[in-house]
Amino acid sequence: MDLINQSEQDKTYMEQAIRLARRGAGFVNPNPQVGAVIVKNGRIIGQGWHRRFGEPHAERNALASCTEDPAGATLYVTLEPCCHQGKTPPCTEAVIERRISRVVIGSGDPNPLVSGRGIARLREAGISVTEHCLQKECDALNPVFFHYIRTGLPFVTAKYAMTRDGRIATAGGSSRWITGEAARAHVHHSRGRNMAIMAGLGTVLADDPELTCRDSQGLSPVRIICDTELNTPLSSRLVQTAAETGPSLRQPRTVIATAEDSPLRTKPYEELGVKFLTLPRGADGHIDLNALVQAVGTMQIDSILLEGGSELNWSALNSGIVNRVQTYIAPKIFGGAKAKGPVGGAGVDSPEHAFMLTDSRITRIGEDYLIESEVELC
Ligand code: AOF
Ligand code: ZN
Repeated sequence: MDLINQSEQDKTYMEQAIRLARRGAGFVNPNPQVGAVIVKNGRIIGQGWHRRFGEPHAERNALASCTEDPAGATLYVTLEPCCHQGKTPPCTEAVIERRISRVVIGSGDPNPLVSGRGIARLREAGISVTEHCLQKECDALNPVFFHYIRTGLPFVTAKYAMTRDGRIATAGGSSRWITGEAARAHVHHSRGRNMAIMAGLGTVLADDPELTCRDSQGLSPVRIICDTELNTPLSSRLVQTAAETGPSLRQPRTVIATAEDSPLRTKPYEELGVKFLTLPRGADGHIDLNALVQAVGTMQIDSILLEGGSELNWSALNSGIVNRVQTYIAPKIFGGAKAKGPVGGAGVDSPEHAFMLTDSRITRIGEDYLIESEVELC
């Protein structure tokens, strides 16, 4: 078979591995989405994906599903196989034992425990390795994992819904609803893809939200409230539902990030199941958001959907913790000089100091539009 045909075939099987990898979305964090396909004599004889955090990796699931001996077969895998003993034994050893003769890989694994060593181990065992097959598409499966494994910090997505004239509420403060049913369902879907949702005290006081995920795809996120002085009402839904348990519910359910450290004040919340992150104050007097993301990273939380409030959105952007912005835009105009925009605070002093957004994608959802962009690093 000539090389061009071979690489076209490689792409076709890798596309299938990518489709399989996506099935893990919302269940595997803080680990990556990974898919694998095993091909022998031009036929798929096994396939698998990483299904849930802590469970076997994609490669082992694919090997276990083989309908015939995989000796001499080609393994297509979206991420470099691991070569370390983690919660599961190294995949490279399973690939070698089952006498796979060729491995085609999409993304390299930036995990310092792997990072090229998986590929080296396979080659050392005499396996032919092809790298970078549909790498862009494979990389797109795991922006969150790549960010988290490199920095130890959660990937933060700031999400807001606004009118065509840039208002997130009317002048009187009412915001239900800005976008339509379909866009709101999309938000629930996004929540299930993130390990945590974060909102400010203002949102808790205004809406008493439950910040749950109606979408059954994905585990319910941890809910983080930024509340410097600890004024979240004990009667709020986020506090009252903090002790809930269930197979799709993450623990802890509710975390309050605060500068208040008096046990006398925190105890009544803790008795209801709330966990605390006690943090220093930043220059603006509110909790230090850089300290917050570091603490959240050490809780093995790889992603936060920030459902702001305009002050918190500003603080988050200004502290440099936001990686992505998701803007839902409704075909409505509210007007009103006092009606809030999505990002408050002091704002930048000149257009040259604007936060710049790149790689924008636009999707129509019902009557609304969603624009997603990455925040350019300063
Ligand atoms: C996964 N699923 O399909 C692959 C992964 O603690 P462990 O044993 O689950 O190992 C996690 C690491 O293994 C992960 O950070 C990544 O580097 C590597 N590959 N992980 O969860 C998979 N192939
Ligand atoms: Zn592995």
